[in-house]
Amino acid sequence: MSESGMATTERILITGAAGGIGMKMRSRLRRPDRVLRLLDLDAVAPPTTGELVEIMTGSLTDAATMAAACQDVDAIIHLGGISREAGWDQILAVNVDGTHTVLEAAQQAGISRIVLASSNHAVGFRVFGEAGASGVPGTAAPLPDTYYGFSKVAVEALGSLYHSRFGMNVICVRIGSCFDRPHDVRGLSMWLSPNDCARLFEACLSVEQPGYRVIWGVSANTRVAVSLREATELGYHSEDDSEQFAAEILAGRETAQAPMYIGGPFTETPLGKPNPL
Ligand code: NAI
Ligand code: 15L
Repeated sequence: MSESGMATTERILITGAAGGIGMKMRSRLRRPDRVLRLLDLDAVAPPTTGELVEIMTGSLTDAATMAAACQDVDAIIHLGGISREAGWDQILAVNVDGTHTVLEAAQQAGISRIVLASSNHAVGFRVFGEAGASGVPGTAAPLPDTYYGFSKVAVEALGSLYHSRFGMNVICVRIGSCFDRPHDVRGLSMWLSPNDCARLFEACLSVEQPGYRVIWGVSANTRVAVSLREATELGYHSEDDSEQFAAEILAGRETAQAPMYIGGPFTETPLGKPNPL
């Protein structure tokens, strides 16, 4: 059932669909009653047999492209953009202006629900353990660690604006580290498994009238340092735990201590210079 209440196939627009998370979500968000419209600057793989996908190549910074991409769409998962540190102008153009273009097109098209990919780097200078056993809340005030982290704070604020002005349901997900497996000690705390990511997005798409929310996107890791409470309230139930990788990651290390800050290496990378992922 679409949000318009009509018993039609729903259509979800995913921006940044050719990226790491977008590619992982394509099969996981597949449903017989759902069309995935996949937008990216880069080439998106063509549909496989029976797959309900529509592919669009273009920039989310372009208003005409976004107007076309938003036609007949029920909800958006906005993943597209620069996903690490970069020059100020580039970050502003793609992540900030680009998200404004996405929200504006969504509003014009009457789309009432959008999931925005925020990041742990919006609060990268928060200290591991600062909130004790309950974990850093999803609503913790911003402490960005990079221009990139700043752009995610701006993304969250734009989402808030479009909610307050137009009543759009906007869920900002402060994604931890979404890869097939965690890479390091910090990742043992911040990992979001791809399957949990899909579970979280499904919860964001189906929860009734969420309004405006900022939530964490992490798995139920044994070493989790952020709160799953806000995501759980939306209906998310994690089934994964990074602990299965702990022995391998910790082998040969002198300390199992995570870095001081949630943002890890992003807190030390020179501003404006592309950093390793
Ligand atoms: P990625 O860098 O692999 O993918 C981003 C995609 O956006 C790329 O395919 C790129 O071509 C596309 N893109 C960039 N500029 C565009 C434009 N102007 N128009 C259309 N498409 C454009 O990033 P990833 O890992 O898939 O992350 C997805 C989102 O989640 C990003 O917004 C990122 O900041 C956020 N995020 C990811 C985390 C992770 O662990 N992977 C953690 C926290 C946040
Ligand atoms: C992010 O925001 C990046 O997009 C991703 O590439 C990872 O660096 C992730 O954070 C992380 O903190 O591990």
